[in-house]
Amino acid sequence: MDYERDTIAAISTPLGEGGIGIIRISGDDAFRIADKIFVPKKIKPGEMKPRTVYLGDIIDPETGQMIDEVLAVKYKAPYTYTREDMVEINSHGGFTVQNRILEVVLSCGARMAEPGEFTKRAFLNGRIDLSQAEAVIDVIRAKTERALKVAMEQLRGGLSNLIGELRKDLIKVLAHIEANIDFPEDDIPGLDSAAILAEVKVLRERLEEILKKSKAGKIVREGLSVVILGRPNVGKSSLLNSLLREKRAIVTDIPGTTRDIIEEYINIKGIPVKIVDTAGIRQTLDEVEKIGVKRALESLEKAELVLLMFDASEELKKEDLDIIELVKDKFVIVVINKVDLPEKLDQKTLEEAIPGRNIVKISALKEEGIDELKEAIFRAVTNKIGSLDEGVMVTRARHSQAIKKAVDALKRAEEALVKSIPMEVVAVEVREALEFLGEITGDTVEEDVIRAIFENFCIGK
Ligand SMILES: Nc1nc2c(ncn2[C@@H]2O[C@H](COP(=O)(O)OP(=O)(O)OP(=O)(O)O)[C@@H](O)[C@H]2O)c(=O)[nH]1
Ligand SMILES: [Mg+2]
Repeated sequence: MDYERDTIAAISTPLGEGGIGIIRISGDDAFRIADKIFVPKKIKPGEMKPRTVYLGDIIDPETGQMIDEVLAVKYKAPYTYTREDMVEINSHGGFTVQNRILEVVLSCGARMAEPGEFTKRAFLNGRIDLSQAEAVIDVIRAKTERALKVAMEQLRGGLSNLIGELRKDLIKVLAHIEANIDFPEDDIPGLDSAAILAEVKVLRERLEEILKKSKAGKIVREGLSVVILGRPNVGKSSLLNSLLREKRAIVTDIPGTTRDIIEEYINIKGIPVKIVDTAGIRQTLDEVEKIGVKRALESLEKAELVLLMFDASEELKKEDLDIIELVKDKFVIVVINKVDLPEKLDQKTLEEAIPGRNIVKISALKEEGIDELKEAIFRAVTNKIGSLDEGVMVTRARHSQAIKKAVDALKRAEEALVKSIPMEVVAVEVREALEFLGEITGDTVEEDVIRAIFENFCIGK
């Protein structure tokens, strides 16, 4: 894919007050623009050596007015982030000063960079592939250390290498198939359809293995959504607060306190877990509370795990049973709260009402059983999705969908082989599988997919 090789610029650090701010320029005109607006203290602008830091002034070339005292560096292509000539200006980190510098850079002929455009150029110029480009934003947005580790592995080409190996093996299979098409009569040993079928099967199973781990990958990257559900006053907001170790949600002894959805992230052994506190579910005439209950039910739809909460100090009520009905098909941990109070809840009755679920007893008020609950959440997740520590992981839906499509194509190839459908058909399917895998690294990807990926980046990256 080609792109306009114009020169782009952006403020790469977050806007606001900070020690320094960095303005980046990339493209054929980057050095010329730097020479126009940057006056080094000890040398002439044109004498700046690449990869050397110079102290000097940024001036407005129109008026000669000085804007800021900065450090500037030139980076010569192709040894740069974008593989183009680049300039970095380290200015004071203030909203006005950085914007003024950007303004003069733009007035000298640069164009404002779009989100992710520097990284996009790194991709288009072949410095990184598409999965590595995606990893850049995953590194920036990593919510936990574990997520960072996985993103870093991807950035360093872990996923690219894995996909590259698989594609190489697929190409070998394709060569076998094509040899069979070209010389069907020849008696070349090992080129019968049974051998090809075995080869395709092995590759398909390797892809399925990777796909299995992608659930874990998604959770490491995006986090797990956990909703706390229960009737009013059982202590949902108290649990949120003790998980966060801060008084985030309002807690009172009035049933129906929480009306809105409250969402916060906590880190459970490296998994970013989004905890959603909801309004207590009950029939109500209060208009505001009604909306709260509706929102609670919507959160239930989206959640991957439900903490279904009951009050140990009260008997099981009709309201509790109604909520149990709602979560029958959900992934649930039963939480019995208020165990510091005299027990009135009959656990047997509860277990009969919602059988086969893990039960954790806590006191949100006294902060007892909270670590056990976290452990139960972690175990529930790893039981479901497998270990989180296994090498390269597929973390994005885009990647797992591509692998899934490749698996389906290989399945069709296997079917054709079994039914002795002509080898040409088998070849078409295997070639398709190759292309689907190529989407991951960007070898065979559509332009609008690329656009959509970089649109999600921040400006200046
Ligand atoms: N003794 C005791 N009281 C608790 C415990 N957890 C919560 N409470 C009390 O129960 C009352 C209700 O707590 P909340 O956390 O507001 O309950 P909620 O489920 O969020 O209630 P709604 O928002 O109305 O649905 C408050 O008075 C809390 O202090 C606990 O573990 N032990
Ligand atoms: Mg509440």
